Amino acid sequence: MRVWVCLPTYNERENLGPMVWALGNVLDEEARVLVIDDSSPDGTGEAAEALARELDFVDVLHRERKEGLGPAYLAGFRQALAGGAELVLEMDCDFSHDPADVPRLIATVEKDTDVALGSRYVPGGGTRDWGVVRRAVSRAGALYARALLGLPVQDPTSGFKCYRREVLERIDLDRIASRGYAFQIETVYRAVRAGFRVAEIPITFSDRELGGSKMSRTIVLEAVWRVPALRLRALLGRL
Ligand SMILES: Nc1nc2c(ncn2[C@@H]2O[C@H](COP(=O)(O)OP(=O)(O)OP(=O)(O)O)[C@@H](O)[C@H]2O)c(=O)[nH]1
Ligand SMILES: [Mg+2]
Repeated sequence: MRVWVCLPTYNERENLGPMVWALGNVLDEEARVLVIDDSSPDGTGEAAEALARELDFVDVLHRERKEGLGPAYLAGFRQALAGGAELVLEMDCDFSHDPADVPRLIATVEKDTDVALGSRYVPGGGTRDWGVVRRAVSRAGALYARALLGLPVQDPTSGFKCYRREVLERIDLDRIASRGYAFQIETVYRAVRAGFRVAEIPITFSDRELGGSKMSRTIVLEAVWRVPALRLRALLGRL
């Protein structure tokens, strides 16, 4: 099936080239990689253009402002759907998500599911190099989202997912306002509520080695209030 990989970037100059080449090695020749850059001050956008000139499976979407992961992915998903993607894959560009896991996610959806989710919290999955605080925040976030939303998913904040295009067509992208981690929770919640099947694939999540984290208190707090807000909207029939 025709795959588009969406790769959001903000100041990922050192990671982008190695990531795009690594993806080129694991994807088939029909696949495309779409870099979504929010005018990174470190020149990631220019590096992406240079890669697109060199490699014909690469496209670049430049956005004017940094608005968070959510809006960047939404713009990328729309471009992928318009470009004829049958499967859309989302992942970080900092090597926390291992490009070597990409074929497993794709194969899982091709075989018989609607969303394949790279999961740290199923047997065989885990995190590497994370401190106690980071591990606790991630675990607590997963429990919180699962409990409040009744999600049958162990790792609802995972940002390593492969969707069948029908999922993105059905979940009404225009209504998604989440920007940070909440975006990952909201997309999987909408998919589950729409009746799609989600399969969790164990992955090892490694801390980034190059570049800086964009995780912030605002992003965590957004997830804290968006989760009950999502539940409320669902109860009122206004998701
Ligand atoms: N286009 C775009 N990409 C973003 C934005 N924020 C983060 N990203 C990218 O999204 C991916 C995940 O962001 P990270 O900075 O790794 O955030 P994180 O994974 O929550 O934090 P760490 O685990 O500490 O790295 C990376 O590829 C980032 O470059 C944004 O506002 N716009
Ligand atoms: Mg990261």
